[in-house]
Amino acid sequence: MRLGICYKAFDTRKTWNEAAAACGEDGGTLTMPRDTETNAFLISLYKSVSDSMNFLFGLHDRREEGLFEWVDGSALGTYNSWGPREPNNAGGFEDCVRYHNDKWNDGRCDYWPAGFICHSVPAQWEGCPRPPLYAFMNVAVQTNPRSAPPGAGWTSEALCR
Ligand SMILES: [Ca+2]
Ligand SMILES: [Ca+2]
Repeated sequence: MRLGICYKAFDTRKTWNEAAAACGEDGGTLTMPRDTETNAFLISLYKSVSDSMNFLFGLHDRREEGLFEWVDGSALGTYNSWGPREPNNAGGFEDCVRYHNDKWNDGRCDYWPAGFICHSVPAQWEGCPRPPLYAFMNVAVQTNPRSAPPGAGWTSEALCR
């Protein structure tokens, strides 16, 4: 858990749509690294799972080419961690973003399956005072918060000690 959000990196290779569905089944969404700290945390998280795979996350420009948005519908904003010459929309088909060599790279949504990272907002705030959750998160509150607690194996990083 980091900033009240639970994260999990999966080393099962999936397309972006399959990965998004898998996160949903687990009560979460593809994760949204909106700042340097979260981005660094996610990199260390997936490296603990695999050092060689790419990992998909919840950023895409499928609605409008070149206009990247998060899976919750919000705009990319000012923070990013694109690799050199990315996003390049190679071949005109790259709309789904992944970690590649620890940097962001737009890749094809339907090909090039990869690992993926989900996050889930726990229904209960455990061990901390309970302000509105969004105050602790750099991620917009899901419009339809899932009530299912994250299952076993979710990585935690304590915010309140
Ligand atoms: Ca694109
Ligand atoms: Ca690319």
